[in-house]
Amino acid sequence: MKTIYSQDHLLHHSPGELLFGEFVPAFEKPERAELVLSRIRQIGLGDVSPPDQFPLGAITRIHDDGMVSLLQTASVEWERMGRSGAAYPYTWRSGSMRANRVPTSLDGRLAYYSFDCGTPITKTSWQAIKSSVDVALTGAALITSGASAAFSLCRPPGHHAGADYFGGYCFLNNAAIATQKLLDDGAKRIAILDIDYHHGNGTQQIFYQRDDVLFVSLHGHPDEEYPYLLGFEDELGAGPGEGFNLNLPMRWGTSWPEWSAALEVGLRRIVAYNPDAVVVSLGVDAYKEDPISHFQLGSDDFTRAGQRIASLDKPTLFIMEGGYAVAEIGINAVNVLTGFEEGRM
Ligand code: Q9C
Ligand code: ZN
Repeated sequence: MKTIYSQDHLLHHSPGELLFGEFVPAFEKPERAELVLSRIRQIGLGDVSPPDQFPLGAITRIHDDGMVSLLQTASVEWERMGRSGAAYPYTWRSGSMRANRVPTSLDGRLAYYSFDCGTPITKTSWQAIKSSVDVALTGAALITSGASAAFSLCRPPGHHAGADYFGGYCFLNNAAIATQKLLDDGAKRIAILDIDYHHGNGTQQIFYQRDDVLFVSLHGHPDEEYPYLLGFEDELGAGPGEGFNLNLPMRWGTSWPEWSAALEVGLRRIVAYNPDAVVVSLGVDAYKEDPISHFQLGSDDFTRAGQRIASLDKPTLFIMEGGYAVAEIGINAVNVLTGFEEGRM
């Protein structure tokens, strides 16, 4: 399987995040993608190619123009105000505040377009964010031209980013943008299977009212786990999208028997949908040693998951999302891909 990778991801390096009252080093760090890349080379998964560059229009198919320009200019505006370091939001909008008017100040726009304190914008973040989207879009183009599978080694990740908000280490929703590109290039139905430990709230929100995208997510139950406000099983989609959203939340401590049973439920739903292609939001933070997560998957379980995903027998675009146990991130992510290739034989 071919991998798409850009070293521009190195240009996004978060100075840190506020976690349970302490400012700590960022879990989402550049080594993550470097270690996945070196594992790909070590086992000889296949060619590694740079992305093509795509116009901003592919991004604004999914995201609000004002948010996209904030991501591009926030760090410059931040510095112009005499501040150092990265641009962090200071407040957030909540349900009872007015949302019919986008603030003009930098802090106001950061409040309006973001939802957490773990996703700062540095001076060079935009170049990394844009390259991550290009990596996803280049993978989508491979699938459109007939590849049976491709791996977009995206960083920063994307599945927490909604149409008009960023957060959860995610700025732009790589999987959603790639999905829209597959549809724009002729696909009729796309299924997104999100196996990252966290609920893909952004992807869910983007496609919630649509029936041309089925969203299936396996994740930590929002009663216990980030992002807390979305990912419950009664979120089924709305309007024309009703019935095209499937959440499979699980409790802390979940291990392979229960997790794989949920995967089978998700796979059956995807088979019934009969998509033209599958996009996998590939996070490996369900791993037992993950520092911020509470599932118990082992490295071999990721191989098994890849084998089971292969049984769908559809063109499949894997998009890198989370996973913070850096020592094993290469093994775990690539195990899904090699398991998939074994399952295809
Ligand atoms: N519960 C991705 O995996 N902080 N994002 C969680 C501890 C945010 C994870 C704090 C986690 C975001 C792409
Ligand atoms: Zn995650």
